Amino acid sequence: MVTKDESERGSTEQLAEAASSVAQGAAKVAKGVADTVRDAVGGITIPGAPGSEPPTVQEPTEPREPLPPKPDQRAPRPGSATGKDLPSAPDDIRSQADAHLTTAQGMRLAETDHSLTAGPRGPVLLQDHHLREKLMHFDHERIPERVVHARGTGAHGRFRSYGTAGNITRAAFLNGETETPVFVRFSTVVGFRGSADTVRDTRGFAVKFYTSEGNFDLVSNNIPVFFIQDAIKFPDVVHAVKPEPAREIPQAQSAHDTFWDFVSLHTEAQHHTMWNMSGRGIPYSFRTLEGFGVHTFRMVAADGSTTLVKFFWKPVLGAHSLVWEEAQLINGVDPDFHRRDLYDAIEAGAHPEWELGVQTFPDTEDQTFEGIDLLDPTKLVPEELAPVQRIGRLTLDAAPTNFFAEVEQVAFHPGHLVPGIDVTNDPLLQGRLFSYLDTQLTRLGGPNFPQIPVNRPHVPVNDMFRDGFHQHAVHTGNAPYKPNTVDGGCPFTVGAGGGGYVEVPERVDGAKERRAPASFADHFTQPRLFWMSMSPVEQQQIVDAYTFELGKCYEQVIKERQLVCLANIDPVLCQKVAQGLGLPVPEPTIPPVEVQPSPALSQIGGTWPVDGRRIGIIADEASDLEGVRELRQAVHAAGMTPLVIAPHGGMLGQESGDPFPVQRSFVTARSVEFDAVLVAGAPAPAPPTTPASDAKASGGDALTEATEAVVDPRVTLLLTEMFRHAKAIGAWGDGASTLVQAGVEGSGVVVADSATAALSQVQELLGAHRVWDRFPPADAMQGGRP
Ligand code: HDE
Repeated sequence: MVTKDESERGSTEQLAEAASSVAQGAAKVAKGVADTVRDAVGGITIPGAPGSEPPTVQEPTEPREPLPPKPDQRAPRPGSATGKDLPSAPDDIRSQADAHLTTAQGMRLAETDHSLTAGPRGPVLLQDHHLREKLMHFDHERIPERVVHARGTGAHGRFRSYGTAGNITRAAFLNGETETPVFVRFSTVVGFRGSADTVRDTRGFAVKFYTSEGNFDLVSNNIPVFFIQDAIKFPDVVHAVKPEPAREIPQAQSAHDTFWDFVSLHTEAQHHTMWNMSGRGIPYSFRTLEGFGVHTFRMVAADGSTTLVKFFWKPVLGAHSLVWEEAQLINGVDPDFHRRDLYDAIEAGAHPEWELGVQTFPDTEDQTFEGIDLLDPTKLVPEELAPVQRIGRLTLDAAPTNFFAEVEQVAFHPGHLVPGIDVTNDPLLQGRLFSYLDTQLTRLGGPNFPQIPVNRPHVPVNDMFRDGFHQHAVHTGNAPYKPNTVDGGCPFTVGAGGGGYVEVPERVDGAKERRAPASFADHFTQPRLFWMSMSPVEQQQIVDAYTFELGKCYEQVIKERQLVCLANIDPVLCQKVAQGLGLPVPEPTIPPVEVQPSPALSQIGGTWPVDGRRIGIIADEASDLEGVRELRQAVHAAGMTPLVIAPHGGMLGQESGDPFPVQRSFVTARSVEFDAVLVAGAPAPAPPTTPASDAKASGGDALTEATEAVVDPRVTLLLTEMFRHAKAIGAWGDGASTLVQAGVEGSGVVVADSATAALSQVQELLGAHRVWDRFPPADAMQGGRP
């Protein structure tokens, strides 16, 4: 008979022994290549390590101080639930950081791998509180995702004011060279929380400023106009674009009948829709996202004077987009592409930056500027008419420490204002002011969500709100009401002179009615303005996007109705899309009007810094490895990330005695990960090259019936894809023959004498974002910018 002691030994010790023998085997393999992934060779750290120290192969057996977070991570300030500072609180005051495992009640545990059973093969006992508590908590780990903007990514940063807005607003954080901590969340709108990053959609760009006067949230998008003019239609537009309810498809896409049904019937959506069809719908990264506050706000200066403003976030790296095939490939290859890009850039020290800007308009009674209604959120004001004035700089310098606690629980609200910033009567903004609290109440499980660490203001909170689910504050006093004498009359209100918020006394007049102003009725002039302001390459992308999206609709009438909208915007646009759909070109119902193009709306034509760009370096053992070593250092020194792509993982250059690590093998690499690629040699086909093992091996042009592949077909595939996506390509030495093999030549393809000479040319090309003239010239687009 097996005794209790023997049976325990049988389970626990056998497991431990088995694990230890696996670890010992792994230790032998790992010996000598410990730095392969965590690339510390040559002082270059490749971002993406999961923890602050490399793990050991053997499972640790002795308790020790838990590892700290990585240096690029930060948690919300350790303030109290009432917003007060906890000056002496250690940074990890809120984290479970202790060497010993406990229950939720703090009791240390001796065992956590086995439930308490009646004998090793018997039933589980009801008294096993540890099991019950562990499963109960796990079963409740999920909270409802946001109804829109569910898929998001957040980071910490700081905002430094230039002091240049001091004449139009009394807001303390915009006066002087004030530095304010911020938390930013980027998002897509349509997809579920686990959906891909690079789908065609609008992006959210929400910033929480923890100012000395309370939290100010600037809850923006990457498109300066919105689908609707009145918040009452928000459920309609969202229902139309979300997956169709019957089959719940498609995920995170606007390319389906219900979306185009809505926007073609509801023509005020046409302007926003055209932005979605442009490169703005598929941004390259969060770092290159331009942000727009959309609505007109009202700023109030210290002397009480008011100015109408629109907010802008201008990315220092320039606004930039993916191309469609690239976006589609990324959705499969790396659905977390934008999230990874942001965190890798921060970890690599390439801290993303934006300038905050404002367009300012006189606060006149009619609230229009140059005939544009400033209360209509489907209209923009061209920058040529009202230049964007820069008032501060945002820098994102830390990833969150815990995604759920920070990114998932952060609660933005356009009504989180500070003295000096007020709202206008834009009906969309008015509805938003009403709406956001509802979603937070449901999502965060009760009214105390402002006490969640990431939401806590960095100033004392004294709201007299009491109790409720998840109340973390322990209030003193006996009179949470006003007026009172029991608590000495506290707390007191204060006027503007003492920092109190005083609404601008705006005259309100009019009959109660459900009706939009007449000025909201023009739905086609501004989409035409956008179309006419695009370069030919961007116009071609817009044509392609409409043709794809409408081509995915099932119902012909919906396509036909949308074509009429396009005819009202521009005859050439309409004709080209109709041609792609195989449908007749309709007559416009409202003839297109003359517009003055706004070159500021185009993303093409400038040059920008290359910080944080990813440079692929293709090499094998026979390549110029000395050149690769130099290149890695030069790429790193230029603020970019070098990623060596080789036939296998591990290290290259072992024989030279100066090995360096490989970040991607031919199996794991795909063109879409790299902004530019440099080829160091002509890597022969390497195992596994057969299409059966790696489908990419069948994609290159090099494998033809007549010729044996000289270069690995996965390399030629990578090069041809990068060429198609107008990315810079360089080579030196034997690398030149690889370009010939891949059939890659022409604009933006450089061959140089040395690795560093190739890099400097490629770097210059990268400054323009892409090699734009590689795209085939679009045949005459009407009116667009040259
Ligand atoms: Fe939002 N929006 N929205 N929105 N919005 C939400 O609030 C809403 C609009 C924007 O990263 C929700 O907490 C209505 C315009 C961003 O957490 C919800 C209307 C703009 C985010 C909501 C609009 C935005 C949201 C869902 C029409 C750009 C993500 C989750 C009147 C200026 C914030 C949440 C984050 C999120 C309502 C239109 C930006 C449901 C009713 C216009 C960036 O409350």
